Amino acid sequence: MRAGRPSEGPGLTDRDRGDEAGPALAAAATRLRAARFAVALTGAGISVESGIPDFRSPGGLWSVFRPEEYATIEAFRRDPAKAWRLYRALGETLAGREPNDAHRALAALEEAGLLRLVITQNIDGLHQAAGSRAVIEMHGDHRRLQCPRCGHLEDVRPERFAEPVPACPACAAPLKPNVVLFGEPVRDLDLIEAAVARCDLLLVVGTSAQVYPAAGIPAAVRARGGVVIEFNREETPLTAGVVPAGLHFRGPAGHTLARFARAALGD
Ligand code: BV8
Ligand code: ZN
Repeated sequence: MRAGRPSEGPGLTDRDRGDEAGPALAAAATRLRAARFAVALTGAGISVESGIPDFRSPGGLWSVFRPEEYATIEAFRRDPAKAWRLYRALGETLAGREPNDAHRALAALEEAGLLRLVITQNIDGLHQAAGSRAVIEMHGDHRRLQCPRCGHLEDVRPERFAEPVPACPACAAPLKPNVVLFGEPVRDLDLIEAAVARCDLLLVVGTSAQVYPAAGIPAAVRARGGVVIEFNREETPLTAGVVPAGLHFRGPAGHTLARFARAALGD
């Protein structure tokens, strides 16, 4: 599926759009074109413009469901019915969401051979919906249910969310969404480490860099001499610590990343 070229973002002020970053954005795009193995690391912020609230901004999901209370494997084991209240709320926020210009920008860069891989912390499937093919969902996905006891996996059918706690058809244990809870190992860490070992340029988009091991990826790329370019609405621990000066592009990723991609694609 041909990734749609990112269009101009909605009517925003220059400040909002990060337009004053023009020359720096063009310079960053040149770096991307020169990179041998560029990778993107994305977090919940890239999906905010698709209507999915992020976790830590005020009013986010975790202002309602405290993660240590709901999003840990211990909480699930202790009280699956309570954990399923979060999962159903999560399912509702994800239903019917579409990719935005930021997802499309990454898909267009992959198609042009300028981006090798997207490593996402998101479980919303919007990178794949935008046309990205090389995607690692390191915190799992919300389109399947998983049995933590026997490993049974099944695609989510809406009626399953109606049950208080869906039971595994193979061993009757309580099923959980196929997402990685706190205290569970992240997915495909070996593939991630292999990609980081080859990565000479990392785009970091819409993450507060607070959850590990994801938050450690930018520093690992930097430690090997790679370049880290950050797209975020605000500064994060990465901005001062890992992102070289002039490579933090502030603003909504649906605009900043789309402009960056257009510059890199020569649009
Ligand atoms: C593990 C799944 C080991 C479901 C999630 C003490 C110190 C260090 C680490 C730990 C510690 N204690 C415990 C740990 C480990 C723990 C951890 O890191 N805890 C943190 C909280 C301290 N990590 C784990 O448990 C991991 N597993 O370590 O396992 C192990 C090994 C072997 C055997 C057994 C165990 C598992 C972590 C995965 C947890 N699951 N979610 C779900 O998605 O609900 S994490 C959850 O946080 C989401 O996946 C989310 O993506 C992720 C990170 O959040 P962000 O994506 O960054 O989102 P956030 O809202 O925070 O930020 C959004 C950003 O976007 C902001 O900066 C905002 O400014 C920006 N933004 C907003 N709008 C826009 C924007 N930017 C641009 N444009 C916009 N429009
Ligand atoms: Zn089972």
